[in-house]
Amino acid sequence: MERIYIGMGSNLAAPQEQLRNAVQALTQLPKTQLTGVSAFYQSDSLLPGQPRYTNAVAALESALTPLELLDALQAIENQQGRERLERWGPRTLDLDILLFGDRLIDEPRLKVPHYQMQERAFVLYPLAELAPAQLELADGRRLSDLLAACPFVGLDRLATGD
Ligand code: PH2
Ligand code: MG
Ligand code: MG
Repeated sequence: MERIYIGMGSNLAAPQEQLRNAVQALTQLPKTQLTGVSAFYQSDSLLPGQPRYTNAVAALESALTPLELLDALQAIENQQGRERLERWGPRTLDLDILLFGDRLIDEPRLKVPHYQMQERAFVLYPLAELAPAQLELADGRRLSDLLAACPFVGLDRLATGD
């Protein structure tokens, strides 16, 4: 079993409900246990002119391979009405593999650690609720250093369970 962190985001069709449904779907994955879910956070989209996002991070223990997990996450995205019209378009549900054990993955379909997580407060702060600050990424960077370089700006943390 490996420890995996999933970044979740939605900015269409009742985002908080989308994330709650995604959490429920994660509990149904084969060979996998959901071990934690962060609070939900709202923030403006990185691309202007889109609705605000709700984001959270989930922690899993899984015996799936990275590509098996990617397929399963894309199936959940599709089930929840994800349409792939444009890169970075608004979406009902986005499930990104942030970290997969201590693996460095560089394949056409999957790069881990997620290539932009260090710039994204809406990824790092929910991740820090679940992962130890001394966590070292497979590329040697520490979560605590990424947090120190990424201010908590523009994020609204929602009350847990809302
Ligand atoms: N995801 C994007 C683009 N912009 N902005 C926020 N606040 N949250 C996201 O998850 C997000 C985004 C493409 O993946
Ligand atoms: Mg994605
Ligand atoms: Mg994404």
